Order: sequence, then C-alpha cells, then structure tokens
Amino acid sequence: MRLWKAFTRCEIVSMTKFIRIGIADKNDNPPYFDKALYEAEVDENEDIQHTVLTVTAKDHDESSRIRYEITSGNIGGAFAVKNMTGAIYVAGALDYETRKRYELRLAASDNLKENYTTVVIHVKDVNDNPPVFERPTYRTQITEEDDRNLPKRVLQVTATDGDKDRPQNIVYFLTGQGIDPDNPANSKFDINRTTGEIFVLKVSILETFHTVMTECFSRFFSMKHDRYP
Ligand SMILES: [Ca+2]
Ligand SMILES: [Ca+2]
Ligand SMILES: [Ca+2]
Ligand SMILES: [Ca+2]
Repeated sequence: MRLWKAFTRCEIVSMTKFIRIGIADKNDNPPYFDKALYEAEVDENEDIQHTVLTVTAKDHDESSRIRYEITSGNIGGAFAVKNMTGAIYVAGALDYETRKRYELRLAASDNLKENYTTVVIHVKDVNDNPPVFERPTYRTQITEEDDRNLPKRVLQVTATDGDKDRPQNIVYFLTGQGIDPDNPANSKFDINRTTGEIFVLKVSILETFHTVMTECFSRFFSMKHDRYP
C-alpha cells in the first residue's frame, strides 16, 4: 500500500519525440507544353514590347522553376520572350511586305530537362505604304494658242502602292496653282480621280503658266491618298 502511493505521487515525465520524415520533390519530370503548336496574329505596325501571346509550360515537380527561351526561327530578332513568364513580345520592326509568318521554336527548361513547342506568328497587313508615282516628275508641253477641243487630255500619271495585298484603290487629285478646290469650275486643270488622266480646262492660263507648268507639273499632284485608310 505504501509503495503504491509512492508510485502515484511520482511525477513521471513523458517525452515524445516526433520524427519528421520528408519526401524531397526530386526534379525528375521535364516541363511540358499543352500543345505542340501555338498560333497568334500581330499587326505589322504593332509597338515594340507589345505582347503577342503568352505560352506557359507546366511541370509535375512542384519545385521546378521554368525558364523560357526562343531557340530558332526568330529571324531578325523580331520577337523576344520574357524568360520567367513565357510572354512573347514584339522586339523588332515587323513588315508584312517583307515577312508574313514566323515559326518560332520555344524551349521551356527546369534547369535539368527541357521541352519544346512551336509558335507560329502571322503578321497582319496594315496600310502602311503611301502610293508612289512611277516618275518623280511628269512633263508635257501645250501649244499656247490651241484652245480647240477643250477639255484636252494632256498627260496621264500613274502611282502604285507598296501594300500589294490590299486593294490598289488610289485616288488622284490636283493641288496648287490653277486649282480651285472650292469651286472646280474655276480650275484650269482637272484630273480623273481613278485613271490619273489630266485635262486642260482653260487655255487662257497658259500665257502665265506655260513655262512654270512644265517644271512644276508634278507638284500639282504631289498629294495622294489611299481610298482605304
Ligand atoms: Ca521538373
Ligand atoms: Ca509594311
Ligand atoms: Ca502593309
Ligand atoms: Ca498603301
């Protein structure tokens, strides 16, 4: 009896030890892309730094930090990728008339293993070229006294446009001396807006402009516009 009491009064310190068993996430899975091919479009006049698309790779290893890199197809350094996020952005001047399509090879790496995908970027045409006359200067001569059969066709000008894949709807018009845009009936010359044919309407001005006109004729139609902006 005495022994039992002694035992219950005794303070028994119990110690429990926890042993933490961790499983380290080994980097044994390569990163992977959802698709083997991604496609995107970008206007040819898009600003530098504009993000075209973001391609994200996944990885079964929680600890894997994925980095992205363009490995081929980036002709002229037109694009770049943010290596932490996979955001592909415009890095150089694009020009639809020079190159309409880029096929980039994009790598995702977890420092040990890597995987690849293809990113096709289509450059979209923008009306970014002004029409250009086939000749910088057009010259013609008109007989001063010849006032028969007016209006008289004296010249035809032709312009072409570097935006070859869009309608070549070029509109011609005249500006300068002898042209009254507010009241065309007062103009000395007229031009066919679609064909570029130029007509003399009034011959009386020739006394004044005969010599000047041959030198400055091209200035009369130095302004030109596309019909489609
Ligand atoms: Ca991994
Ligand atoms: Ca262009
Ligand atoms: Ca263009
Ligand atoms: Ca154009």
